[in-house]
Amino acid sequence: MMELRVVDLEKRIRDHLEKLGFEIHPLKVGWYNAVLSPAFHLPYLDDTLAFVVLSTPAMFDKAFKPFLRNGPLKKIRDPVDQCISHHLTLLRESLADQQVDIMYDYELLPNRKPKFLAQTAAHIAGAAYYYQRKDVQQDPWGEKKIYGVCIHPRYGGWFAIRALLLFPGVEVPSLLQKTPVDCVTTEEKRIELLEKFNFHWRDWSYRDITEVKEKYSEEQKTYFATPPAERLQLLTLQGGLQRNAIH
Ligand code: B12
Repeated sequence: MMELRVVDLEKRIRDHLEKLGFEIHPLKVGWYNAVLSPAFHLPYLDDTLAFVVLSTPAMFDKAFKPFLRNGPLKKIRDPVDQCISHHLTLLRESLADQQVDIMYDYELLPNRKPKFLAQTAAHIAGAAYYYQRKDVQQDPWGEKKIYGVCIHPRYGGWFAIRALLLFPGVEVPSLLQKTPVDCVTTEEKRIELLEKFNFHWRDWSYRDITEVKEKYSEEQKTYFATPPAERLQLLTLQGGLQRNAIH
């Protein structure tokens, strides 16, 4: 009975979000907490069902541009973040029979720590392998701080991890864990990946570390390469994407 309910729930979420260019992957909170230091643990039972939400390259055309056309936007918040919270809020309303907690990638706790670690969640759910410094044997970086990066089997680095959906009322003891596809297998490639992500991320090259099925369009790249404060103006100037006035 319980398992049926979960399958149905997952289908409803998938049906809602996939057509907008999002991908979802289920996980148990206990798997996530097991690899993190206590400061990052999420206060839910181990068997609690969660989904990590990724945006794929298609999100820009399928969700973001239509969202802008339907405006209005709030000037102070990032437009992509507004679009994503708009759609996840609609999803939550459509699941009115469920309690759903939503954590966004950009949300911080009062102690300035992120609410959830997006990369760890993506790896643990089997969505995208999280390459960290410790995945390299002969490490050339000395004292430097090296951040890790997730690579998706289909989109390489051309995606983002947007949110975690949590279902405090739904426990899934028998959910099977998927291992993420390890698509950057050699020592040299892993070093190259971490170098590119840490020191050359603006040239997009880390995103092409593997052969990808689909990536951001030139338009989407221009949008994300523009400093946040100028993005809205860019969109307004380009072909009147905005119908409603910005206020
Ligand atoms: C703060 C932050 C930054 C900071 C600091 C980076 C950092 N990693 O600390 C700064 C401003 C530098 C930054 C920069 C960038 N960022 Co940033 N950033 C974040 C943010 C908000 C939080 C990351 C964080 O604080 N981590 C805390 C540290 C302690 O976590 P950690 O190193 O992973 O350590 C944990 C793991 O090691 C885990 N662990 C231990 N053992 C094991 C074992 C396994 C198997 C696993 C899975 C985990 C695990 O335990 C540790 C904690 O206890 C995330 C979004 C989010 N909510 O997660 C995006 C995020 C990491 N950034 C992202 C990106 C793309 C960037 C930039 C390219 C800029 C951009 N947005 O385009 C640059 C690239 C880096 C650079 N060259 O500067 C993406 C990465 C996507 C991906 N493919 O991986 C994220 C996920 C945002 C997103 N929406 O997709 N970022």
